[in-house]
Amino acid sequence: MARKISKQANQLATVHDQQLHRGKGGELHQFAEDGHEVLTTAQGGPVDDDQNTLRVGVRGPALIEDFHFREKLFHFDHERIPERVVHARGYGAHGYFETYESLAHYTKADFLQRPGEKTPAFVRFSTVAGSKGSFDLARDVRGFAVKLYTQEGNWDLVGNNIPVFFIQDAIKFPDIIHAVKPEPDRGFPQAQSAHDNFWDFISLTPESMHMIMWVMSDRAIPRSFRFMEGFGVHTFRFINAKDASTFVKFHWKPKLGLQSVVWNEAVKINGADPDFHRRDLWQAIQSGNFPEWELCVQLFDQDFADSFDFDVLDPTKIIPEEVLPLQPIGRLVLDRMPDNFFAETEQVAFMTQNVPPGIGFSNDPLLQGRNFSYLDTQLKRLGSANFTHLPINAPKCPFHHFQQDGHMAMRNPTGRVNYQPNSWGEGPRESPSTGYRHFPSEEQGPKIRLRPESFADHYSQARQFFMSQTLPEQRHIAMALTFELSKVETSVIRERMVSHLLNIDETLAGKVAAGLGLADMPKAADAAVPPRQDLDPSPALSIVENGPKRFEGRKLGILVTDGSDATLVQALAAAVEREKGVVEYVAPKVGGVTLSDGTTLPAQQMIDGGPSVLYDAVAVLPGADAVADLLKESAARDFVADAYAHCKFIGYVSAAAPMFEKAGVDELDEGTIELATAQSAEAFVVELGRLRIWAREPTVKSA
Ligand code: HDE
Repeated sequence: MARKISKQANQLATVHDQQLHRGKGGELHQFAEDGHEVLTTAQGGPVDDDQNTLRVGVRGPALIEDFHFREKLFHFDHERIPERVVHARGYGAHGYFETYESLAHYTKADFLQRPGEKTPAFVRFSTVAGSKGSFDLARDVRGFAVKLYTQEGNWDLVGNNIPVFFIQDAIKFPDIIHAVKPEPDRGFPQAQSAHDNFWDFISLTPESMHMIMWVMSDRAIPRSFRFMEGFGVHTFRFINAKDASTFVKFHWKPKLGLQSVVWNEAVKINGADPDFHRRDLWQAIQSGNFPEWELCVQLFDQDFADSFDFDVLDPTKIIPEEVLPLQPIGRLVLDRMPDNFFAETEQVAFMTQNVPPGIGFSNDPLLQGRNFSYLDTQLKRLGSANFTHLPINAPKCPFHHFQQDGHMAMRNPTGRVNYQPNSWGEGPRESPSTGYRHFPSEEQGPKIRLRPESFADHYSQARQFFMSQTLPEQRHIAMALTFELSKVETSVIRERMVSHLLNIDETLAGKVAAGLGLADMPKAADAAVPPRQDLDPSPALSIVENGPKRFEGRKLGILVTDGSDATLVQALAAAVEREKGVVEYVAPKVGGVTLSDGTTLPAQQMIDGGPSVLYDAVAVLPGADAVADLLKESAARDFVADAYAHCKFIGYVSAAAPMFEKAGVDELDEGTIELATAQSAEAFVVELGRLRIWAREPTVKSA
């Protein structure tokens, strides 16, 4: 008997040995029975059962002794950190910035000295008002925050996709944000500005009118982060080695041109794919189509500032590109997604006060206020003054300081010296020659709370923006204002807004008043300074004027069924690929279809899951025998009806013609193109570069 037991013990020992392995450092690697590494607690203890809590008897109570269960739940309970008070929903990517030419004449910033130099970058795009879990296509400003890990410390250009802001002084920031967020008594609406509190504040804040024109335009519903501009908004300073300063405004220009969606499309995208912008960036980068922007600057001196129509310190004003042209100084390429969303995108801490030597601040009161807020907010969000120890926030250049200890300190200095001056001859020292020197501007004046007179014109650039839009874009602004104000329950707020619009453009005010069914036209709001009518339109402000002209980076949705013409499908896909576009197949079943030549074509979406709002253009290429079934599918009808209503190009085979009738389309136009041959498919793809047939819009939407 005794011999038998010891034999079993030996066998067990052998199995046990096979599951253990000592590494070079003597560390013990443990493997589970199936060869995977053994699951451990956070303390490193191996776990035997991760499916059942420790309990008394088979159906008895759980035991507090179960340290694995308690540690697991404890950690889970603490997984969330406070979301950002604004810009909570965001998506980030890594990449690099490449300098074009030396800018030594203007700035001593080290990363702008050598042509071709690459600086690592992390970028986070965001919406402003919604919570972390809100949808991507809210009508909202988009954050465009860039962190460049330069050799002289991090430079954060924490910008937006709109070059102006709602308010002129940071002291009003809590008010505008409270007003746009869900109303405090009822906790809604989420991620929407269409409610009383927002429009109440706006209608009482005339300085917001220029920004309102932008957020009511299609800029606030971009098709993709890849197709939007970014702006530093404020006037900054470049400072060169001789301590001479040049004012600078920063602009990011997308290589693929500008593009937005229409409002009805945005509403439907939010239902069909709330992660539309995230998925778009993820898919582009994962497939090697790296998005790219050019960094451009507007450079000017004090004389220009003094002679310009508006105060360059006022963040509700732009300097039109036509007045002061942009100079490209480098490019930003995003080529890698984070390995872990939380560690990088969630924990990244952008701060306007992160500037390298050679880049400085102006007295813009919004920028000055931001320079306090961003450091403060990181402590709240990340919970420790050691947030710079997180890899995403740590500089990528050598750094040396005497900061120590605190919650979760990861980098703990060794040695005796943690102060200076010291007698030990150790430790870093400040350097008057290479250290950051603030621009020594001469400031004087009484200590006062006052809004400068030079900030008083609230309407002229709002008008200029509106006048710079193409007709469809102007129509969209009128429709957006009408929609938003239609959700405002208090009629005096609606009227107050129309009275502001009268100072911007009478026709616009008239359209909105008519759309709201306003009984009487109010009189124009009192203006601190009479609105100017003489500012030249700026074509650079139009999205339509600055579109891509080709289909690159865009997506064609092709509706296929069994029996679809193989030659045509293949020709169309090849033509899109040549244009560097992407094709997605939408079919009755995601398993795919059998084409006319007997080949199987897998689909990416079933019709219910792939509505046309997810695509920039569509082609409807069913086999003749499948059309009768499609006519019974409401999702197939919506596919065509929405593509048509959203003014998209629609390619179709003749067999699909009855689908237009079913979709309520009684007039085919230049955007509905019959496809029969490979040549017609190629011609269709060239047309797609126009993206939309705006001439159709008045037939599908009254404004
Ligand atoms: Fe921000 N803003 N902001 N903001 N902002 C924040 O910082 C603030 C403003 C912008 O992806 C917060 O880390 C004040 C203008 C972006 O992580 C907070 C004022 C512009 C992001 C903050 C402004 C921006 C933020 C919240 C008025 C465009 C997201 C979380 C003076 C130029 C960055 C955080 C990211 C985030 C304060 C106005 C852009 C609270 C006080 C103007 C892109 O610090």
